Amino acid sequence: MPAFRSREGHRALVLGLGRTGVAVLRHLRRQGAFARGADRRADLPLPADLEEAADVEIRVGDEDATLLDGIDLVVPSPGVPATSPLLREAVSRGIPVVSEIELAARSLDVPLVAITGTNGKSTTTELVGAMLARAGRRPFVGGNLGTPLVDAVDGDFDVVVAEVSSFQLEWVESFRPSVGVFLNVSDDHLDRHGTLEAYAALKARLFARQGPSDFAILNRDDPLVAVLASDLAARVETFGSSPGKGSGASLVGNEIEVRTGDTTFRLSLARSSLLGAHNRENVMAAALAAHAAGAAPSALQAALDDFRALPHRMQVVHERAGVRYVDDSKGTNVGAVVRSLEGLPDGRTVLIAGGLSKGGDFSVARDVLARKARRIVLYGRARDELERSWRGAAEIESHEDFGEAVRAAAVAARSGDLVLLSPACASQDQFRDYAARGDAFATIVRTLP
Ligand code: UMA
Repeated sequence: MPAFRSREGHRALVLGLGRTGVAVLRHLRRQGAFARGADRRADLPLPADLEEAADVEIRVGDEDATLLDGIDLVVPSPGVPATSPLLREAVSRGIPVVSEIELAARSLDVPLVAITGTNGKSTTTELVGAMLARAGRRPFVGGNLGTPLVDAVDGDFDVVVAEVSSFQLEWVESFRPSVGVFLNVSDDHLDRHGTLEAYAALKARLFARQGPSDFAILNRDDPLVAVLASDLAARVETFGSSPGKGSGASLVGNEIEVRTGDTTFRLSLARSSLLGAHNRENVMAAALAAHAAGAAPSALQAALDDFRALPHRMQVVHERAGVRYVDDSKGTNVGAVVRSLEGLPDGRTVLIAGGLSKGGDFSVARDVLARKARRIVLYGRARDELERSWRGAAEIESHEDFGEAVRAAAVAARSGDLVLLSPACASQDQFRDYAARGDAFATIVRTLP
């Protein structure tokens, strides 16, 4: 949009100076816009280019309303909730608030494939990127999975594939992916969004601005996702294990059948290293999305055959005395843990769970835990809440410290078992993020006596 390319520029306040805020400040500088960056953390380390920039004003350790003085646009980081007093004040002063993905999308002039859902977003996003690359395209692959979307602006890409979170969809207006994918929805981030319905409604914003030339790719087996189909302006394609009607993808034995427009083709799962029911859904969604964005079936198959599981998602990090140690630290909500356990043999898992609760009903995992878990080892701040929810499903022990929990799990495991870190909780009570927790797990199990 021309307004955001103006050399006169906006007077923007960028709230939160983590990965998103830093990228937005750099983007605004490239656009010639004045930017004020603020973060409530006083001791925040900042990159030198921003620290020294004459056209950027940094205020840290400050959440005062004067931050809004002279400002005509606010760009909050995903971690800043809509209830933040500063955002409320901006709204009441009539200052526009836009998320980073909205800001980025206004300046992108290549097709956008956007993927949302509670679980499987990152794998699906990476797989779509790999399929498009195999088809000879130059994709940017990023968003919530790591590299902020603004980094795609003015880059040498001919298609953008973005993982999009509910946080990022809080402040969008014109965000319009040409291909939108909604994988599934289950309890997550309820501490921020309140109810599952409110959370699902935010994710559905992905499709709000789409038109008949766009694609909406929906999981027909997930009721909260499937229900959207009748209301969308875009062309709807569905995927699922259940037989589907109309355009979409279905599972036929060890193959995926894709029917879209006049085309029907099959992809074989025989050489794929992506295991488990949830990954078959991710593959179906990715195939539909990459095909909608122009990739031929041969490119989809080649990328699928080569694709490897991402770090911290059911990744085997060590094997010792017949016990496999599996890092699923990205399983930060109870739905993810249920999905991960479902693919495993009965009674052979020692589960490590805990960390920081994000709200939600942990008891939905009781049945699968009763079948799959030999023992549950809890750690961190949420351990008492988890214990109350899971008591009686399997034997439980509890430790404050993560390292102690991992060592206790190793002691409990027998040959043929899996020790699975799939925490159902965020990591930030003891770690920087889920990746640091997964790395700590791998280090501890590799150095067990
Ligand atoms: N801050 C404030 N005021 C507030 C809240 C936070 O100043 O009211 C400051 C903090 O002090 C901190 C900064 O904001 O310095 C952090 O901002 P952030 O939490 O938005 O984190 P970023 O580093 O910008 O990372 C964000 C996403 N983080 C969140 O959504 C919480 C990253 O997703 C994403 O990879 C990155 O942008 C690039 O797009 C992480 C995540 O956990 C992986 N996402 C959730 C998920 O996947 O479940 C949604």
